Amino acid sequence: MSEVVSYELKDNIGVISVNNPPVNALAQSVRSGILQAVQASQNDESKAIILRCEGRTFIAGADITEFGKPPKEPGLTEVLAAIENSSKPVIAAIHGTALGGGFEVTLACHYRCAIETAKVGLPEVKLGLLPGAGGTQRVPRIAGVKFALEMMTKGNPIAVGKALDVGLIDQIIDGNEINQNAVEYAKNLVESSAPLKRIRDIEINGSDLESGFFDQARKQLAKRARGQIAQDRIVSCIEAAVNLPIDKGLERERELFRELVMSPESASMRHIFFSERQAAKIEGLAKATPLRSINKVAIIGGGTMGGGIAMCFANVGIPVVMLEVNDEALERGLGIVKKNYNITVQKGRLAADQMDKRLELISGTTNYEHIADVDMVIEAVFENLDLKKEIFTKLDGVCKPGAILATNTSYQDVDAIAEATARPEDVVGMHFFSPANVMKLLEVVRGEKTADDVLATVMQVGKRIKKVCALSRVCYGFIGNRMLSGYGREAQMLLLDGCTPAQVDGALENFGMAMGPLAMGDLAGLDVGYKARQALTNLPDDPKLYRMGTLLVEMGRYGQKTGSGYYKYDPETRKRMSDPEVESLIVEEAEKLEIDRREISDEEILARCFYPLINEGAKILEEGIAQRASDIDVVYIYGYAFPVAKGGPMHYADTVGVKKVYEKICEFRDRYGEEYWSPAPLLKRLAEEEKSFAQWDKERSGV
Ligand code: T1G
Repeated sequence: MSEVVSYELKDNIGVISVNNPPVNALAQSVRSGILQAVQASQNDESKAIILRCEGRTFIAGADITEFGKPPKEPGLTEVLAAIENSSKPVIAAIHGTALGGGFEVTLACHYRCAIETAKVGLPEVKLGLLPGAGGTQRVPRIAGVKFALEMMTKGNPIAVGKALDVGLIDQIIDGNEINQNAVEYAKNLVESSAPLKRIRDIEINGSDLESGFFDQARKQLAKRARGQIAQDRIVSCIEAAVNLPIDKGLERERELFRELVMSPESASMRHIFFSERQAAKIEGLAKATPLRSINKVAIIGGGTMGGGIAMCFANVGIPVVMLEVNDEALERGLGIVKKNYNITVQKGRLAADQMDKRLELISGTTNYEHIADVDMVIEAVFENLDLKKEIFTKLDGVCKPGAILATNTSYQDVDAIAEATARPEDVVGMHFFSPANVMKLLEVVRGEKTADDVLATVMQVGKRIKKVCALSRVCYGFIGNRMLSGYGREAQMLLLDGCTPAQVDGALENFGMAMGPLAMGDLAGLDVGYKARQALTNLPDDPKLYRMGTLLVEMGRYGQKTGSGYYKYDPETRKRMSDPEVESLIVEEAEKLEIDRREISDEEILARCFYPLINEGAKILEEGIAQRASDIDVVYIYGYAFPVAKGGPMHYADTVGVKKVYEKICEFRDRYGEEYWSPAPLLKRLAEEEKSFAQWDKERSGV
């Protein structure tokens, strides 16, 4: 076999065991080991074969690190053919998550048993891929076309109860003695002379599909997929499963898989898969850094953010105390939480009893003494430094030694807040994104004195509450918001230069952004940015800067909340509509500023909006605010809905070419001035050395 696959006989049952930590990925050694074991089993006295795994999970898929490299024999298809053509029944014994190629291995088996906590799934679409080892042909044959389509285009895992219902697995076994129970199950099959059940022999019945079903599916998926193409190819594979014999269907699947694995979209999505795991690792921190135990949390402030953060902890079973200044504010805060949960229940995304369990975990108080015993406090009050310092001084006096004192501030100086306590080593930033119970990103802000175990603990807590964490040092706006200023600035400058709001937003939404910056401004409220700008003392004295945003606010057009901003909004549907009044106002303002408006291409819109992100990102890297360029990508994918099929702003720069980005920024500097377009020294250096940000990351991490 191989060092990662063993084979033994137990009471005439052959047992193949895979042991390739951490997730039993189907590396070449695993494929080769399974193939040899299946071949060996054909000539021994075994009556049936069990395929199982050691460790925490059944095979969780192909080895993603192998993609993009020359394929190594044996291919997975060869292994699956050996299993499917075995002269004896092969039974998969599933625990943990049988995903992707791992689940496809089980589908080539004749029977599948699983323990009650296991899940199965085909998440390839989340990597810009499709199930390339027969999943698109076998799942429709057992679970039906519509279920298969939903399963593969969403890519979410399925609990075994549901899998049993639709025929994806045959038997649920007791998890306590999975190995023994799997052997028992195999013996029962042998004793009952169970046939060699091959999924490939099942005919698909597509007659019940509405006419145009597949084209309709493509149209709906295109809206959701934002620049991704795998969903479309999955539809084509399932269409082939309905219309072609299985071997032709498998050929079609292999052809479309090869297209996707070579696509830039999949390269971007695989980049993010590894980058989000890398981002949780803190360079220079010992792997064995001890973690503080976090079993009870307090949230200071019951506003939108405080309520959302409280939900994050209750959702994973961690008790939370919300502290507010008075009973009325506390009542309001707890009410926000209850309202949010009710909305989720009404949408069918949460069972009422689960909501009740979570609400029971959230209590409230107006007395600091009541939070003396918590392990972590997260302050989420108004963005005022003096108020935050006052709160942290109080926390310092009340909280037990070793409690982690975190601030959710978006912009304030975490070091200044830490100095308000006698324990700056316990102070850290935990910057959630609104709505906190929905957005996945958590910026972990490392103060000058933040202790290593505090950082390691916060990273682990972030994973526990299902966030994607990225580490930032202290600067104005940390990583994400600091980079954002150029993006918003240029969106407004482009209006004066010749664009309409719909053109700016349209170009960026066609690129894959969930919502263009101007529509986003209308959603958040133009008055929010307006007020934030009033507080800034370092803005250039430039009448063009934020001209339209300021004008609209002064006209009372705050955006959706007043029914109009850059756009007009339908009072019922809130659908945005271009507003000729705004468009003529833009022309008037450009005339006043003596700007010669001109035709502007979508390509220029993308460059003017995204290159400031990249340029600021390069400065952030150079200053050591972010650990890696890939961390910045993670921030933008999970905090700002940058399209995952583009991989994040720094990966996008690598795709465009760092040299090209640098040269374009120099052109913008010459046209629009040094103030906004001063190329980052790191960007200049990478352009001159013809290097990518990915190479910079590799060199710095010593890989
Ligand atoms: N290949 C290589 N490495 C993988 C991997 C994989 N498939 N899955 C996880 N890892 C690494 C991961 O990078 C991390 O490394 C460590 O394992 C622990 O992962 C032919 C083409 C299984 C639910 O998409 O969803 O099969 O950071 O931190 O939170 O049709 O890993 O420790 O160095 O995520 O417990 C399809 C991807 C592949 C599943 C476990 N399969 N993995 O979550 O641990 S394509 C997937 C996951 C395919 C076939 C197609 C999760 C997990 P490091 P982790 P976790």
